[in-house]
Amino acid sequence: MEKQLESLKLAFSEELNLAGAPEDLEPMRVKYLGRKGALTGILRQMGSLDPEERPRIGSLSNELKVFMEEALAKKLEGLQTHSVFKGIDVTLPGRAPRKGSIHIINQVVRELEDIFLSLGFNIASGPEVEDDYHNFEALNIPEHHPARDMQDTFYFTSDVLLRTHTSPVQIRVMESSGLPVRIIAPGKVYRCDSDVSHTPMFHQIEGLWVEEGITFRHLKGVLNEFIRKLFGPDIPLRFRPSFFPFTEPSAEVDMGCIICKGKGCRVCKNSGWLEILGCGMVDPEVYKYVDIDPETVTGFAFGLGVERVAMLKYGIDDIRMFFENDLRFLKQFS
Ligand code: 2U9
Repeated sequence: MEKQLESLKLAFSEELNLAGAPEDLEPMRVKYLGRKGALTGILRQMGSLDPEERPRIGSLSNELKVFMEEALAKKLEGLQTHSVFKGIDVTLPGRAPRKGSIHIINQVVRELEDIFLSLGFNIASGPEVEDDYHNFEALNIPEHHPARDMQDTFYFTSDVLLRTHTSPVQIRVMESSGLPVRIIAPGKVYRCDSDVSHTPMFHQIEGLWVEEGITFRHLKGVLNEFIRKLFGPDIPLRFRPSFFPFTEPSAEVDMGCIICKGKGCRVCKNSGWLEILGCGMVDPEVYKYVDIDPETVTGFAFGLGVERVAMLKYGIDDIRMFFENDLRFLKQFS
């Protein structure tokens, strides 16, 4: 009888190993432990045993019963964990990652770059962490000029700062490459300022054309072409005298309001004009810093804020929208 119990244990263990699903276990329990099961069958034969043998066989049978019950429970637990994957078709295609898109400001940067490339300009770039010399001194911005004030500039040390405009790129290009220079410098710039029309980081595109014989007429021609390619062929421009330390003479450029076509509205504050960029002839003082002879060449420069262009183009009235990363806003431009 002891042998019978041993071979029953072996058969049970082998069968349990083969069980692959929780549903396989109940028939096994019935087969081995049920009222008409194998173990019960053996126990029924106990009566025919020697009375001295009974306690030992009884105890062995009981051990086997407990063993089987525990083995079945343990197996059920294991199979239930695996069955988490049941009902999942692993051959189905995965979820496609959502498609990203180019940020609206970079879309506008690219559009502006394409226009200037078509007008014969090259694209230049330079560091966003600059030194005082390239950001201020070489641009004829004197030591006590308000633009150097701590309130406007993010300083790392007294000499190292975040560039406040992309003009140092033009200084670096004039230092290192020969004439003529016909470049635009797009990129991020930093000023300590924040309200509906200012963010501490924004994007500029500045242009510089230095060559023998360049005059204010070339400046007007290039900027006229630029605005027409960007906003349409019939947009009028006007040049107002202005001042920048690095250009002389200097001007601010207005274009006819694209919202009201010059009639006057909320956006142009009823003037019919929108300020779009600043420009001027490069101040001869600047050439001294980059070893260019102001007697032999002249040049013009201009600068514009990319966010301002994007705001006018898309009718956005708060610059901070560009950087809040609200997908409901950004997706309108994807
Ligand atoms: C060199 C010489 C001259 C760049 C210029 C402006 C006029 C200008 C503003 C537009 C809006 C800055 O983003 S903004 O606030 N810029 O009005 N920028 S002339 O003149 C240069 C640059 C480099 C070597």
